[in-house]
Amino acid sequence: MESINWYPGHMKKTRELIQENLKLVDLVCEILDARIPLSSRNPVIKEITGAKPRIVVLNKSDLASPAQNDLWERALSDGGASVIQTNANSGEGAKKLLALLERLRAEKNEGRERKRPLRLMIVGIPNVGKSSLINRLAGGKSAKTGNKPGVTRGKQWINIGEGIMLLDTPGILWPKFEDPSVGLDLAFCGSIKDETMDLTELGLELIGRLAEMYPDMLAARYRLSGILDTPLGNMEAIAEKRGFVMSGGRIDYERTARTVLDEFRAGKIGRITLEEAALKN
Ligand SMILES: Nc1nc2c(ncn2[C@@H]2O[C@H](COP(=O)(O)OP(=O)(O)OP(=O)(O)O)[C@@H](O)[C@H]2O)c(=O)[nH]1
Ligand SMILES: [Mg+2]
Repeated sequence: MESINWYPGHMKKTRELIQENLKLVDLVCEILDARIPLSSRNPVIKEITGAKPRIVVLNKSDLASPAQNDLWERALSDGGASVIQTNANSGEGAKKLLALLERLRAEKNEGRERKRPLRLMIVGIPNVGKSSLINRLAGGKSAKTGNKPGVTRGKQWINIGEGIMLLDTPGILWPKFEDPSVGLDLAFCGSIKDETMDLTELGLELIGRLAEMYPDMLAARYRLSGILDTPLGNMEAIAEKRGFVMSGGRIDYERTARTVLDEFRAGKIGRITLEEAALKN
């Protein structure tokens, strides 16, 4: 598959928005996708947020391998950063994150007569769960969320009480993926608009990756008697098991691809981490 290169114009605006608001915040909270902790780290965010103190959140931890979550938490906190695993849907990890924010707010106000709120900018790639996590922390539906990238359009301050203010920002990608596998990871996990890609090819790539990394889960989900050597062979076997065969016996590749992508994204194939901490760190 050709390397995915998708950089809509509004990303530039988001970059400027982050830069302009940086001086207003005490720290930056970067939300990563626990299934792809490296690919979801935006080098542009790192570059523009520079020396601001940061918290790293591994969100969607419910969709990733629990053992890998723990390894990644350790690997990412190596440089001294606070790393917290969360599930913004169930609220798991939110208490721990809140406790950390409250501690930081108390530190900021030590010896101050007039208390100031702690201000935090929430940043990350599209669809990683920034707005969902903010809603969890705020205990209500303050920020708009959705099951596709590009839902948040502008900045929004949300007061979560206890003297803590969060700034929601639109998801941001960077102009060029040096390593094509990064683009694929982002696409598998739903951070790149599906409309900009060939879904059949993307599904084939995902089947190839799962066959290599999680063959047992793939076989179990689609009741395959074994894993074949080629992604296409496995895709055809999945299509046959699901009955995605059209008149004349033609296989509906697109429907099969979409099904595997949807089921992976929903966690139905299993808890899958596509980048192994032990291998890359
Ligand atoms: N399984 C799971 N789904 C999540 C989690 N957090 C968010 N989601 C889902 O992921 C989708 C995207 O969530 P949003 O909060 O809109 O993501 P965002 O980062 O604000 O996205 P943009 O504003 O488009 O950049 C929604 O369908 C959420 O329900 C999580 O921890 N686990
Ligand atoms: Mg959002």
